Amino acid sequence: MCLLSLIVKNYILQGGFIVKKGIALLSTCLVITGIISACSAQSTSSSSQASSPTTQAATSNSQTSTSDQPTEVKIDMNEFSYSTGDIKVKAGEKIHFVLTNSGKVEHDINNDELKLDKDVQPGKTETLDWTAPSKTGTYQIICDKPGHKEKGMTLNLIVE
Ligand SMILES: [Cu+2]
Repeated sequence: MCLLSLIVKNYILQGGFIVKKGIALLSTCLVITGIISACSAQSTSSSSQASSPTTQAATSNSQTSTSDQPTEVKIDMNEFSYSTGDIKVKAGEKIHFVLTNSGKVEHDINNDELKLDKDVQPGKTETLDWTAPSKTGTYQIICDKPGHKEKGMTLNLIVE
């Protein structure tokens, strides 16, 4: 009886040891898995953090343009180009153009359909308040001084 209980006790101890060892092994695995997943989560979050400023900037931009304040659009002109690439505005958006002619001859921005026509003398800056049409699309703005459009004075105004 005494021997049996010793065997049982021993068996339990050994069993317990094995179980403990098993738990230790399991927890080690879990820790390793945890570290690996933490590492991959970190790299994922760092890459998403890198792209978030762009998203934030885009959000704040759209917030500015939907307010009552007109959106300022600066265009510099010279022989024979506009400083800006494509200009994107929202349908019905109020725009405050600031047009600077840093060239040596007269230039303008012109689009009949959009009722845009503003001449700017060389070395001068003119402003023009204008409301974007409700019809979305891509409109071409040109300088309608003879030969200027052909020499590259065009830009796309995209109404979204
Ligand atoms: Cu011109």
